[in-house]
Amino acid sequence: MDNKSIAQLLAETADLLEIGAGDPFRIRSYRRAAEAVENSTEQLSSFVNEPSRLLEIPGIGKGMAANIQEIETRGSMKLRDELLITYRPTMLELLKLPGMGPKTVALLWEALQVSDVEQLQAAIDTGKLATLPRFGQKLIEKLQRGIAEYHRNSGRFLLDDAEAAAERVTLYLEQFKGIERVMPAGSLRRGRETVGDLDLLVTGPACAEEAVAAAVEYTAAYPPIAELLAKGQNKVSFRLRSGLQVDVRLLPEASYGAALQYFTGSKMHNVSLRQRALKRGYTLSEYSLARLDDGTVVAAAAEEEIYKALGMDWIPPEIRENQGELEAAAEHRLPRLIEQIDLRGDVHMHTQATDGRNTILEMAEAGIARGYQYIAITDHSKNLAMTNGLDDQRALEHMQRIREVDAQMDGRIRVLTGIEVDILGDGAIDLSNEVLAQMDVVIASVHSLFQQPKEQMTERLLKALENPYVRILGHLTGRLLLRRDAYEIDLTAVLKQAARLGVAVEHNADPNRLDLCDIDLRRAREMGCKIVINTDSHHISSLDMMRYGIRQLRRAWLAKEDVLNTRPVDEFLAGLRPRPLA
Ligand code: DGT
Ligand code: CA
Ligand code: CA
Ligand code: ZN
Repeated sequence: MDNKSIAQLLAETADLLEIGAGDPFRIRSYRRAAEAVENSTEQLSSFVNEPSRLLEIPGIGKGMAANIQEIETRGSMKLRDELLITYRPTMLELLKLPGMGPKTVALLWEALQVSDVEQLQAAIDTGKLATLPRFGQKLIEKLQRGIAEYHRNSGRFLLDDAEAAAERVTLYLEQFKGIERVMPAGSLRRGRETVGDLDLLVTGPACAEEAVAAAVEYTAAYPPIAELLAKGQNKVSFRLRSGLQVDVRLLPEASYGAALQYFTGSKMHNVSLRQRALKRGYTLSEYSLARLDDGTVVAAAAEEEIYKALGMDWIPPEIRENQGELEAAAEHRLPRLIEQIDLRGDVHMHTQATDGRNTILEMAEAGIARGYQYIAITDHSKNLAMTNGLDDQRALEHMQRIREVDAQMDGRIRVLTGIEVDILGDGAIDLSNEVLAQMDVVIASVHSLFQQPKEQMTERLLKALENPYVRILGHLTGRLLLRRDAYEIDLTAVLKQAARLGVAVEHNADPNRLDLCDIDLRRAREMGCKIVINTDSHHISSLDMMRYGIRQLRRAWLAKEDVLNTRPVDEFLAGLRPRPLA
């Protein structure tokens, strides 16, 4: 690693400490070290085997030298990892925006609970940011330019952000008299984990050919438009201030189905479908399915009619990826894909005992409000010191409180005990077996040392699976969408072992994770793995993230039967890895 990268990690750590109003001396020591490293004329990585030479650099003491060595060997340091769990990696993204410093980020978090770029955008859009002291128009404009730049660099958007943007445009369009329906197509309708741009289809009397001009004008006047890209006869394309592009198409009812089919894609699905149409003597376009010989329209108003005319069942948008769905639809053997209503419980969530924001009781009530029969409280373990993770003793006490709340619920919902226990660097589990043995739901997850080489990481997870009390593997690859790649791992080996031992793998419905991804989930099912879907909520409102995860399960062709927490509580518990006999 070059000096500049080392310096950057040290400076980031200082920033994170400052966001958390840490000890000013400590903050300064990291800043000074960052400067010293950056200004050093020697390449620090060449000192790996001579740590004493690090001490010769002014501003670097023993502790800092150890930090630098840790950064050298594994690309990060413990304090930084821990801070990133408390303060979200997204806050570092915020810091990169021009005009943003740690104090500003801290203020945004305290005043408006803004912790990422999208939330900042929302705070600008709703005018909330302007109500804060120090946020004058100039600064807000500067931030706005920074946000657009940030998105231009990544090019794609998280599913929840894309969905929220689509909902806002929809609300606006539906206010126009004669617009009756606004339907997202494209990757958003297919539920892809990230979205490149929005494709919105609009119908209603106002979209009839002779009337459409006024509706087009109205669309182009959507106030949050940052840049109008195109305004055609029945199409408007624009870019929002966030950088997200939106393509709106206004269509007469008669061709709505054909347009929806076409613009939902995927492109490869459409290519295959068109070939099928040609073989049967039809031509398929965004306007209709028509006969090749005389042009008679066979189907156009509804998607179902198009698929039906081609001898197929209607195909759920999530699986339109040309991965065998056309064949299955033609042979009438598409699976009945899982739906959110099939879920009976959510078994990964945090409370105030560690880094969650609500109490056990509040989580339980929120679970009832979502129609669940059970939830599991799974707080962090002690290795995650910055989250105030539980040690054996506190875990036992916490379990006692969970049982009390469970009793208090009087059967309205079952509150299971649990833990999200850390998988340590060597694959050991962070709490004692004695304690784990008493818990219903033991989820084991990696939260540190992401830079381990592939073999070591694989060994680490295989070793963790050997612990007979581990019943679920949490967010298995550690990725954060658009921010942090999955760590290197032999996933096949881990899935094989999980299947053999009966350990369930989690799909984490947090739109930042959605891990395991659709493709790996499908593979996990085929390999015989049990599958659980969880929100990993840190707040009652996050329980609603479930819908993003459900989309991924559907994309993985999973049915209700494939997912453990669709079962009633006793069957769910019986479906988990059996505990060793005492
Ligand atoms: P994205 O925006 O990158 O997340 O992905 P999509 O799937 O939304 O792609 P997009 O916005 O380029 O196009 C929307 C849909 O329009 C796409 O899923 C299928 C359809 N489409 C676009 N271009 C073509 C094409 O050249 N041929 C065919 N058959 N369909 C297309
Ligand atoms: Ca799109
Ligand atoms: Ca598009
Ligand atoms: Zn976790």
